[in-house]
Amino acid sequence: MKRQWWKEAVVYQVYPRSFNDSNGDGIGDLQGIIEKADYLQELGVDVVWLSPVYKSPNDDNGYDISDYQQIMDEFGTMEDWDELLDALHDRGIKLIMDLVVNHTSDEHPWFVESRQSKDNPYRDYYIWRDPKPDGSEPNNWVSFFSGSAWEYDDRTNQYFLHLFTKRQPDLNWENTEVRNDVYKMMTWWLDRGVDGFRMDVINNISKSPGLPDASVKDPDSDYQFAAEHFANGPRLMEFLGEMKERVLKHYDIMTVGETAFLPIDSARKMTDENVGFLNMVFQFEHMAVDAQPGTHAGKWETRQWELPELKHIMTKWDKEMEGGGWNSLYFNNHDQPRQVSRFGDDKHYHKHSAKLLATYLHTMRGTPYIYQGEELGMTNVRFPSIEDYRDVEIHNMYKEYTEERGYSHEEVMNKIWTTGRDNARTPVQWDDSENGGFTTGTPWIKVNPNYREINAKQQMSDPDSIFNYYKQLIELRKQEDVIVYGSYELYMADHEELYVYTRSINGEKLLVILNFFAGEPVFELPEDIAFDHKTLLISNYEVKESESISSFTLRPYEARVYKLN
Ligand code: TEU
Ligand code: CA
Repeated sequence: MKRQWWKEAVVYQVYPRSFNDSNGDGIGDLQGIIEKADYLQELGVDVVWLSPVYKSPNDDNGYDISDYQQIMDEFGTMEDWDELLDALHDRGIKLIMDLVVNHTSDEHPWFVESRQSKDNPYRDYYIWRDPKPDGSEPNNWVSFFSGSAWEYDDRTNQYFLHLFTKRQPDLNWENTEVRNDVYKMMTWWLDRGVDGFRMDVINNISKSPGLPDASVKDPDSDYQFAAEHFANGPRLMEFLGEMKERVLKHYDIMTVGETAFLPIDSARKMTDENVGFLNMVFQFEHMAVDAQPGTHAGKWETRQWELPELKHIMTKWDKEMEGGGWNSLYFNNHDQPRQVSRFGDDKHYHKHSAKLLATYLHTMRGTPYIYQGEELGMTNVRFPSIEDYRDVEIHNMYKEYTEERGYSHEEVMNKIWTTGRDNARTPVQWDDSENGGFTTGTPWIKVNPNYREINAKQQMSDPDSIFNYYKQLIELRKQEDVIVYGSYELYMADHEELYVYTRSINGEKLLVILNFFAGEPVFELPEDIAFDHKTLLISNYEVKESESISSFTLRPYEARVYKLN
């Protein structure tokens, strides 16, 4: 397995709208990130993944791009972006941008042209189809954001495909000119000094030829989830191979694909360090341990998750990548609820469970991702009114579930409080001043009311804080080769509370003992783990170094990492 900087790195995701507002308009911006460059350096992260900052009407908060080479007005100017890049590079932090090329905004000039007429030169930049004879949509695909994945355009009496909102028309990657324009744009950013890309829904760019109907999984709906046809199509590897040849291989960069529904063997092929195309992917199997898997709407049907299922999934992915692939490690991003609320206990064991989850993500094999505020243990939020929410996915779901599926307001609000993406999009809590120090104006979305108790200022001065625990974990990763490159071996696979594994390299062994719940299980040292000397590298409770580890009782959400040699 080759040594690579992006294997040794810790990545920090900035969702700019909610990170830090420098000019009092209530919206985070590039100057606001520059103001926090020292904070990121203090934390010790190596790479910033910047969610989209390109010109956009913000139908999906920047994931609907109207100009790939201009900065969104609310976020600042290209000069601000250049200043941000320098601020990060001066502190030894790389910057990767969010590449959103499965679709554009409907305000992108390409689409404005495309919809003019059937013989417009840009017509085939998008996916247009005739209505069925009865006038209905060309197929039965459902959008990720409720309703049909097709929007009728009466100017030319055709429908266009949009897997996401109706203002995010899918690009037609079968069209060589689309691919050429994308590669040109990527090169333009890389020549400006960008250190890589996170690639939005990149496995959606190749769809099943003929765009056939999806099999019916939801008898209550007119539209069906079509991952079998909108993702992982027959030309996916060809397109990524072409992207590598034309762009990626010419730069020392990092790439990570967002690939929900990508089969694990395809992920292995895609990330192979010799013949693959991307360095790693975000898989989503573990993101369904507490939901109904298989369809996007399943995220709203939550269930109690089981630790053995998480262990099975993560162990499977580690084994599959053995010998040449590479994994990302995450529980959080701008689309997922806050991990301490979802997988920890943000009421009774806030600090301990936040540190437990961090210990896991930073001692498994792969590149760990920290989502803004995760390092503070920021939690989910429960705004009382649907008017307090901003996410288009939430509003579309609220309308569909109350008006078409017969759910009550209370039932739907509970789903939003548990799973909604705005849980991750409340402003970062910097201090205990009004609006958590995020803005001097009115925030575009309310700040979580717990900002007085949970904020960066308090935690940076508290040696026992979640922030300082993340800092220690990041430092450990730089010191201990075994954390990055050590092989992984799972113990007690069926244990319902304990997650125990080792990492090994060159005679050194890491023993990680994690109690994922509030119980107090007994740990028995497996017979095949022998050592002469043990060092406690990090723990989230006071632990006496001399204490024997042959058998001991763990405390709620206790995490211990030992180095054995
Ligand atoms: O998300 C793609 C994706 O799979 C999402 O539908 C995700 O699964 C869902 O939001 C979780 O409920 C990417 C971006 O991360 C997301 O913010 C965008 O809305 C989407 O693509 C369209 O660009
Ligand atoms: Ca601002």
